[in-house]
Amino acid sequence: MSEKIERSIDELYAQDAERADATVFGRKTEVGRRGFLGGAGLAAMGAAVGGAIPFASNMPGGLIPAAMAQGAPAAAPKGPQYLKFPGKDEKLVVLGERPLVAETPEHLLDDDTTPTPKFFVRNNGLLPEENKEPDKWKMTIDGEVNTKLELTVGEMKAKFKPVTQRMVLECGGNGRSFFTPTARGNQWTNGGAGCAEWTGVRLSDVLKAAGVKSSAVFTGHYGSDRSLADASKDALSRGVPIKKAMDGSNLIVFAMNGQPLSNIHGGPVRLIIPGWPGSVSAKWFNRLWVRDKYHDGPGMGATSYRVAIKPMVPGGRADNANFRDLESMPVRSIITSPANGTKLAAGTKEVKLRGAAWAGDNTVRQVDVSTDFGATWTRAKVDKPKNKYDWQRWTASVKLPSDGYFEIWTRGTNSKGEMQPHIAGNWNPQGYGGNPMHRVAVLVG
Ligand SMILES: Nc1nc2c(c(=O)[nH]1)N[C@H]1C(S)=C(S)[C@@H](COP(=O)(O)O)O[C@H]1N2
Ligand SMILES: [Mo]
Repeated sequence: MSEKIERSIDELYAQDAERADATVFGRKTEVGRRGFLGGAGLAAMGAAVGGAIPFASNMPGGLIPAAMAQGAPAAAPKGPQYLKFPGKDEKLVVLGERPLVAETPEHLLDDDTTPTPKFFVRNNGLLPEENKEPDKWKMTIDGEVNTKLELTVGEMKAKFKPVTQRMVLECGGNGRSFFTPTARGNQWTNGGAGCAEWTGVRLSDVLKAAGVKSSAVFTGHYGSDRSLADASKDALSRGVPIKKAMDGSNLIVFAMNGQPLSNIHGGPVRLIIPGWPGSVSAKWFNRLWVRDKYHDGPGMGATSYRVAIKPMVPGGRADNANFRDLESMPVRSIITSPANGTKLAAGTKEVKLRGAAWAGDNTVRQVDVSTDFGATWTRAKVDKPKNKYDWQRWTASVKLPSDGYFEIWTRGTNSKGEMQPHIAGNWNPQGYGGNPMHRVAVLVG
C-alpha cells in the first residue's frame, strides 16, 4: 500500500488535531503565540465547515470546530450506530452492544420531560428476563436495621405513599468523550442523561420502617442482573453514605412517565438516587444492605466512579490512594435546539435557542450563550426546577451579524458559583466529571 492519501482538514482534525491546528493556524513561533487564522488556513477551515467564519479571529488555537467534533471518533470510526430495541427511539446512538449502552443526542433532549423512548440506556451486565408479575417482585432491606424487611412491590405500594417527581438521571461517565487522552469506558458525549417523571415510594420511608441503627454507615444496592463474565456474580452493586440514602428525594420507582417501569430501565422496580452518578440507582432492585462500613460491591473502589483528589498526569499511572468517590454530578448545560449542524436560510439574523441545565445536588444559577467563540456572552432565561433534582429548561435568542459558519456555545454555573470549563479537566483514567461547555455548529446561507 504505497498510495498517498491526502487527508482533508476535517479528517486531519479527527485524527491529529495538533497537526490540523498547525496547518490552519500556522506553527507557534514563540511561547504562547500562534499564527493568525488567515490566508490558506482560513480558506481550508471555511471549506471544511461549509462557509465563511465571521468570528474566525476569535477562534482559539487547537479548537476542533463543532461541525467536525461530533461523536467520538475513537469509539465510532464508521460513524454512529443507531439503536434498534422495542420501545426505544431509533435515533439513540449505541455506545456498546455487550452490555447494551446507548445515548441520547443532545437535540433529542428537547422535551421538558424526556419521553421514555428517548431515555438513554446503560447496562453493566446481562439484561434480565422481563418480569410478568411486578407486584410479586420481592425486595429485602437488611443489615444495620432493627427489623429486616422482606416485602413485595404490591405490599410496598399498599404500605407507603407513592410520590411523583421529575428528576435527572445521569451516568457518572457522561461527558467522558471530551477527555484527552481518551479515558476508558463508554464514550458519552452529553447524552448519558435524561429527566423523567418517576413514581415510587420514598426510600427514606422504607428505611425508617426498618429502623436504621446508629451503626449504619453506607448502603449496598443490588439488582438481579448478572455479570457478563461470570453469571454467579452481580453485574454492579454500588451504594451511598447513609446520610445520602436518607434524602427524601430518593425513590423506589415502579413507574416512569406514568407507565409501569419497563425492563430495560430496571422494571419492575429500581432506585432513583438523584444528583449522583446513575450507577447508584440500581435497576431490577431486590436488596438494600445497610452496612457498618464503606460498601465493596462491583463498581466500588479503585478508580471506578472515582475522581482524582490531586491532579494527575493525563494518561499517567493512577495511584488508587489519590481517588475519592464521585458524589454530586457537576454542572452541565446543553443546547437542545437547534441541533448541531443545522443549516439556516441565507439572511437569517436571529436564532432562538432552547436547552437544559442541571447540576447534581445543586441548582443552576445561570446559563450563558455565545456565538463568537466565547468573546461575548448573553444570559439565557433559566426556568425554575419543578421539584428538587429536576433539570432547568432555558431559552435565549441570539443575533448573527451575517451569513456564514457559527458556533453556539453554552455554559452553566451552579448555585455554588462553579462554571463549566472550556475543556474537560481533572483527567482520571475512567473519565468522570467531564463537563466542558457544549457547542453546536450552525451554517447560515
Ligand atoms: N442493576 C443494575 N442497575 C444499574 C445498572 C446496571 O448495570 N445494573 N447501571 C447503572 C448505571 S451505570 C446507570 S447510568 C443507570 C442507567 O439507567 P437507565 O439504563 O435506565 O438509563 O442505571 C444504573 N443502575
Ligand atoms: Mo452510569
